[in-house]
Amino acid sequence: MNIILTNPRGFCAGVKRAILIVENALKIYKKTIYVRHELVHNEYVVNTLRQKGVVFVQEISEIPDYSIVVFSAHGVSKKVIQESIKKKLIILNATCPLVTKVHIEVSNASKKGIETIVIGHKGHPEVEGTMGQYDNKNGKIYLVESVKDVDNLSVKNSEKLNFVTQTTLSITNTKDIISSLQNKFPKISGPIKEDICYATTNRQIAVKKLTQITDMILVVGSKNSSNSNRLAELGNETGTFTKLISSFSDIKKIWLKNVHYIGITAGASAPEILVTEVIQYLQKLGANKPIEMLGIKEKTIFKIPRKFLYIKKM
Ligand code: 2E7
Ligand code: F3S
Repeated sequence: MNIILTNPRGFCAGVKRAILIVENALKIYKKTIYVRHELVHNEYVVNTLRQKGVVFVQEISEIPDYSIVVFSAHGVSKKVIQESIKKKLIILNATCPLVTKVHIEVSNASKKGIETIVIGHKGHPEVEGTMGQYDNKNGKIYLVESVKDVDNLSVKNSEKLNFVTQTTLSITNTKDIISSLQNKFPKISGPIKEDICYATTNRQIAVKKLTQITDMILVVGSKNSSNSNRLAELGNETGTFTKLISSFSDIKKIWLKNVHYIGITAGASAPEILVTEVIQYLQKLGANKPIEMLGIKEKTIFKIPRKFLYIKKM
């Protein structure tokens, strides 16, 4: 069996920044660091931070007044910010800058009373945060998940209408949804393409290439990771048997029967150590040394704000 490693794979710039913010906070503050929601959707990352003393909560109400809170990379609604201020929390905002960009679009539309449509997955924290930027009582924000939702949607004023998207959607599905929005509401405005981020796009392009040369694909990522699920979906839709695994221990030997070329990729929140463990496991079963597939080089880096920087004293 031959192993092909996809590029790019694993951590994106937003995830690296979020983890660095929490790690620096642990060094700077001698108090408990609370993180609202999983910092990123990866069990290994969350458990590692938990072992270092980080406390994860779902709601701001669970945090004692005057504590330190980190908002997850997926972002939060305006209501969550207000709640945090009311509790006099010190806020460290690990929201990915590419999500903040979408928040600003929605907030501006809200101020102008332009109705907004969000393309995204119901219940996902990014979608809740994005929808929670719209606070104009006279306007409205809608969520669509599919072309069918667009067919069933009616808005108050289609002359003043805007759309934004979740950052981790399937490129092809989103194109279809945008086309049907533009057909139904010709005056709708929105980002030039969509708000799907560079990391999501690059990982999907790489998986598509991988499907052409492999019999099976393993996507390393947690079950609640949207971008990782989209990679597994894409593999299967393109006709290559693909499985999403949290770690090597999820692999079933039966999957590997008659597999000569196995592809491995990892979602934007999955650390490389988990990929290494998968390789080691496959090699124990007799696989050859892995081959790195060439792909798009990612140069995006998101700096962390100066006040979050931990400078080690010499
Ligand atoms: C933040 C955003 O944590 P993830 O698995 O999140 P998704 O949104 O894919 O479930 O991946 C990193 C990440 C991606 N998008 C973090 Cl808004
Ligand atoms: Fe940001 Fe995209 Fe990563 S939105 S957190 S760069 S997957």
